[in-house]
Amino acid sequence: PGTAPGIVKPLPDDVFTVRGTNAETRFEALAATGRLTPASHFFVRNHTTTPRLDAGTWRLTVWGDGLTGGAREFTLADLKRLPSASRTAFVECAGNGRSLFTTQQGRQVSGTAWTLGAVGQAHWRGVRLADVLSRAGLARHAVDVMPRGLDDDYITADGTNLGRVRRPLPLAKALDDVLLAYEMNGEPLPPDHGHPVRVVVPSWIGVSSVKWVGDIEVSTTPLYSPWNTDFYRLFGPGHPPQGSVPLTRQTLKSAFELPWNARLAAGTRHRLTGRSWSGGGAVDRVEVSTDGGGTWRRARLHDVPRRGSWVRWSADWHPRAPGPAVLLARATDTTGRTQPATTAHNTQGYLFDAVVRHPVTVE
Ligand code: MTE
Ligand code: MO
Repeated sequence: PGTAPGIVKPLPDDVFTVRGTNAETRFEALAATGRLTPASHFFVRNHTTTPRLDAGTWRLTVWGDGLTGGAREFTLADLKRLPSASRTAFVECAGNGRSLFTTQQGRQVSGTAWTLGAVGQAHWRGVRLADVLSRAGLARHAVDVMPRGLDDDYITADGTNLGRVRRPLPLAKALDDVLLAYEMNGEPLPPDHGHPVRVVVPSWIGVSSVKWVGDIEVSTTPLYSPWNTDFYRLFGPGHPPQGSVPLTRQTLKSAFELPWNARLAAGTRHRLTGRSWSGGGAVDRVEVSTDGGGTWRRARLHDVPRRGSWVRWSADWHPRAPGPAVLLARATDTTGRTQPATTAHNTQGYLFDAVVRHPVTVE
């Protein structure tokens, strides 16, 4: 099995592709999993290394001028005494699909060269961030909250220390559907996914879902960190010099549960399976093309469309003649958006949403 510096769990070669300090899930490996991605198959995106934290001594500190009183500390037992809340949600890196800017659109971008496997979906259980903030004494004029991880300081390739991973959230989102999760798929969070407690921000870019959270600043003025100023904005021609507004929601994507350049037998009926997801609405329509985009037909959906969740789908294909072919899947969500043919360029390669041309060989 492969290993990545600072990732604790095993990374079998048939499940993961190691990319630096990160592990990408092979989409074909998801075919053996259901609606929920087991921790054994869930991608890992680490700026530094997975810390080993002791749930017994762990504390969450909530602090800042956005509280009516002083800082408040919570133990894990304190959180577990609050009403529990749970939801199924995918977590996806904003850069998922980044390598397709290059392979499909011919443009160079910086960052981890993910294909489509920097996404996973789990059932998260914990407490509502809203409940913790109200227990901590939220001031009327608070506007932003900024969770921060307990992993090491992040040092960039050029040696700059950016401090601990932290990313502000507007209060409106923090009070809406954000969880402080202590369970993933009914088990305590595994070390790589934030043990003992992580933030889960449904539908939003993965970096908002801060792992190993140790403190949360609550502020009456807007908060900034490199993770909403230097990164996670759209940069490049067509965008302001300081970048777009900070990215929030994920975009729309589809992927086949097939290896790249899968080999399929001619003269046999194949059930093509895949998944589509969106940070906008629920995905309620998926179309598949097996002739490079010439003709399209509806795929069967195997999950009820739900916001913040992916939908599994299938379509049958009976290829007759051997040779190369290109498969495409195109999702539409309940906001009415459909995946476009190309994604507007941005230099850091975020939010790729174009229909992916998946090569296969019929033999
Ligand atoms: N939180 C901390 N503390 N440190 C990190 O490096 N990576 C973020 C986010 N939370 C990160 C973090 C990014 S960029 C993503 S995409 C998700 O965690 C990945 O979550 P996962 O590793 O559980 O899949
Ligand atoms: Mo990410």
